[in-house]
Amino acid sequence: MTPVDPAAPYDTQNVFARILRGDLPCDKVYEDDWAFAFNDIAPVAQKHVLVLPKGAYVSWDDFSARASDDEIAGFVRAVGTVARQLDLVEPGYRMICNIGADGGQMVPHLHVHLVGGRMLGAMVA
Ligand code: IU
Repeated sequence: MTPVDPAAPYDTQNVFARILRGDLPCDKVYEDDWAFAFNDIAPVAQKHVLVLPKGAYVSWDDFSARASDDEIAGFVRAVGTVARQLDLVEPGYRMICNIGADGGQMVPHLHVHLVGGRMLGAMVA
């Protein structure tokens, strides 16, 4: 898999688009009108969930530039709801959004990682 080119048009065949359409299976943990969340296939901690907006956005940059206020509000609220659903709030957790090639984004549909369930190390660049 090659890193995401944030300038490329949205690829409707990307793996997360196929998961959102139900064409590929996933371990779903949450869904509402704006967002969809599932357990990461290669978790880096006891809890590692990906939260995606339902709309077709390549990256955070794409989303923040093109999404409607309702989509943005719905997605941000959903991320918080998923964190609460996973009981991450009181012990604390990390929210990560990789953007583009230098940011290490591999799948070209915006997703936020929620990682927790253990004491996380210091952020490293
Ligand atoms: P990134 O932010 O694009 O680098 O992260 C992609 C994540 O998607 C990574 O943690 C993968 O383990 C995860 N993932 C997945 O959960 N299911 C898949 O089918 C694929 C990747 I491909």
